[in-house]
Amino acid sequence: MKKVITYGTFDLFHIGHLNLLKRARLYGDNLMVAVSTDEFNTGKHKQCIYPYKHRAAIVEALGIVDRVIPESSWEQKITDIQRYNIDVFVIGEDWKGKFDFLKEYCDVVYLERTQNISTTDVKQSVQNGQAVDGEAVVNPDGA
Ligand code: C2G
Repeated sequence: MKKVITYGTFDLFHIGHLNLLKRARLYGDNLMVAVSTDEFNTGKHKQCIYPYKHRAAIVEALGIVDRVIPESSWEQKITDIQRYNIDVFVIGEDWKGKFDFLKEYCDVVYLERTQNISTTDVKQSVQNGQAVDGEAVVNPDGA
């Protein structure tokens, strides 16, 4: 079984998150997602709208996700990869290069981000009472 892991906040879950997870899943046959805890997000200077237990439950309910674990520190990735026998680490290209040190333990893949959507965009749209930009690509490259 080829195991994939990815990490993220996944607040106000949107098509960019879904595309990332669908494409990450294609790199193996088991996908683990480490969802950032509220405390960890404070350290990332991210104020989430949904609390951790909601964000984790939404991600876990996706058919393509096999397991969710909490992400509570920057340092846990190596331990996670070893503990769960991870073969592939996947994350969006906004992190390109930041996790190359994991290449010693598993494959590292940076995926193209979905354009025209972000949690910040969603917040802005809600505040303005406007729809988000529908141009965000659904199912890029056959995900
Ligand atoms: N993402 C994407 N396209 C978007 C928005 C997000 O592909 N339009 C990807 C990000 O690149 C990331 C994942 O979706 O791989 C989750 O994004 P965030 O919830 O913003 O997570 P982030 O704050 O980047 O946390 O230790 C790593 C961090 O926990 C990553």
